[in-house]
Amino acid sequence: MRDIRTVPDPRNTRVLRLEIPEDVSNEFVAFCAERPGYNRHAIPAERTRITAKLKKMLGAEAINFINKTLRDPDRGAISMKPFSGEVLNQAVLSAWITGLGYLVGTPRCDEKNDNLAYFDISSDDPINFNPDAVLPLHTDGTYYNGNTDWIICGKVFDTSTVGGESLLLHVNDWADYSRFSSDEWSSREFVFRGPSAQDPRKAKFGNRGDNGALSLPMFYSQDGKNCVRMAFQWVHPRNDEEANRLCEIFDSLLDAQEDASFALDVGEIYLLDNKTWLHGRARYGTHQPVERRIIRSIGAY
Ligand SMILES: O=C(O)CCC(=O)C(=O)O
Ligand SMILES: [Fe+2]
Repeated sequence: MRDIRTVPDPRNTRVLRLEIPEDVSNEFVAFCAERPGYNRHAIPAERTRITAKLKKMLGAEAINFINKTLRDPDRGAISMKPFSGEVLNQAVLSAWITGLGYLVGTPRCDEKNDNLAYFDISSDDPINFNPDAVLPLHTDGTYYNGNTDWIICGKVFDTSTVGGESLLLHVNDWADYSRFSSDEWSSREFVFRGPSAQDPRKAKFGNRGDNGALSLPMFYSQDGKNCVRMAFQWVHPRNDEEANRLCEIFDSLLDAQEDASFALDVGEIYLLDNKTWLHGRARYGTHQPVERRIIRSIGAY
């Protein structure tokens, strides 16, 4: 077993950083290079082999540490940068994230058996690229009828060095969380509804049986944790009062994002408890051109 050190992440004291030794990265890269011919992480038998390899390489101690940290109500977040420079490519990052997902639980696959979703941003795409828009702090899987306990995001490429930083916020660092989770509105249910299976975004991000509608509270506690279910696009007010309450929450989150910046390097990964952490992305502003890809896995413990 390798000596895998953990250190506090300088960008956020709640996040623990796993330092992956170079020989571990190189061995994994060599393992991936053995079978370059197909999209390996989307093949069930290969996923099992990838997971077994990563399990052996990381060792029981590091894997226990990851699982304990992820479920810790005050932590719940891990960062690591297993690949950089020449050895970084989408196949190795995809395989690593896939194995990691199985070491913490069960990743959710789409109808093509792919556990990853691909989020591309390009300043050449005039319809979808808005340099002034943030991706507001949210949780994933809000309209999925099941547990989305964790998310893993990894950055494959990114041409910009300023703007578009990742945003990460733990609920206990959100000043208004205690008010929103305890006033007379806190236990009210809201309607969460996502895009239909026919929506072109579903074809792109992956159809994971998550196209229903749910009525659930946004603030709750579970397993001793302060939890949140937060979406902007997917929560639908039924009347003016609900709309006002939602906008009050959204405004509070826009204020909170000032302290949530977590600039992610190319080749870097964050692994979050999706109920105690919100994530998003800062605006780009004038910093262009932008070509960026994030790959993401979500799943249950
Ligand atoms: O683009 C990003 O950095 C975040 C994307 C996102 O929210 C997600 O992967 O769920
Ligand atoms: Fe997200």
